[in-house]
Amino acid sequence: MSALDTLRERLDEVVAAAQTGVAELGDVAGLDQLRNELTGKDSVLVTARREIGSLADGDKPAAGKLLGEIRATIDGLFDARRDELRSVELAGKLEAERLDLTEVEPRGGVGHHHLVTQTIDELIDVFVGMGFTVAEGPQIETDWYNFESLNFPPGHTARDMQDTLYVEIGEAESTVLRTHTSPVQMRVMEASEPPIYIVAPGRVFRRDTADATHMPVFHQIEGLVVDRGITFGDLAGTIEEFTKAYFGGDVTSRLRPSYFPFTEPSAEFDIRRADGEWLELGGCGMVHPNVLRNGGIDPEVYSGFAFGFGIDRMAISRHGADDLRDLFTNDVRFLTQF
Ligand code: FA5
Repeated sequence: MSALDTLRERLDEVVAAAQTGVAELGDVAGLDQLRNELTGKDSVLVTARREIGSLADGDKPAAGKLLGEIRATIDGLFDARRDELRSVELAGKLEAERLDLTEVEPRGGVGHHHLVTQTIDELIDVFVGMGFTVAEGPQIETDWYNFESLNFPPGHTARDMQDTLYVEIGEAESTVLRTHTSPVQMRVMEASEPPIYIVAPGRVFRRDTADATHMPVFHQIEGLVVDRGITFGDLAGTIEEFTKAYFGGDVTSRLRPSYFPFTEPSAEFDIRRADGEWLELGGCGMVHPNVLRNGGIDPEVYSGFAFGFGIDRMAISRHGADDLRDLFTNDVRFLTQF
């Protein structure tokens, strides 16, 4: 028997061992171990490759080819079986780890609206009860609606009161994420004739750092009344009515003089919290004649008042909580209380 035949016989035995192993072994680890024995460092396959050098020159090409074929056969056997075993193992694992959600008892019932959404609904109910209708405006606004039409001229210092987030659309600083709901006033005045009695709740954005009383994204509710003969007394009366309806009779509120470019005179609206501290809830005032004019309304014939309250602050103060951030970290233990 030639040296080449002996080699072929030894290699056939390796193939046979591989075939038996592949048929019998049922796990990936065992299979990998056998593969290492048959094709690894000290295996017949590797020693055979070294021995080729000592064969007769005429046999070397045939031996090299044979080794290559055997290696391919063995690799094919192991690869196919490994894939098979892996999918079986994976299917078993998936089955074992399967979670039947219908078996899990729901904790705390079926869930409910977020406190901010509940507050918006309650505020709308209160104002609709007082004769207002609901209006809406876009969250991405032009500089005109957010500032200029509201009597903030370009570069006016009052713009610093509202650190603005700009959107890169059109000319630089021409498009903003609205910093308050007041632009809805202008949109409503443009689109309708007095008498106007609207509220506009919605999301607003400022470059504020989150703390107990500030969030960079928060909610306001705007109010606008324009009619003949509207006075500051109507504004004060409306706010008082609202405070009683929303917070109940025993909450103390106050109006203190303030400044907004779009109202004259202007005031800030505060309520007294359970801890005795005053909390600023919003601004208000008589609509500035320039603003009425920008909205196409004759200030000689009509007058009006407007207000803008922070909804998130109202939500937490009504429930005796004191940190706005709790509303948005979405810890269900906090949120399910309301
Ligand atoms: C305004 O935004 C005016 N547009 C309000 C207004 C409307 C005045 C109509 C006159 C007429 P101010 O910046 O003060 O005003 O914000 C109003 C309220 O929003 C604040 O009183 C506060 O309750 C709430 N607020 C302001 N910044 C934040 C913030 N970062 N996080 C949560 N609430 C805020």
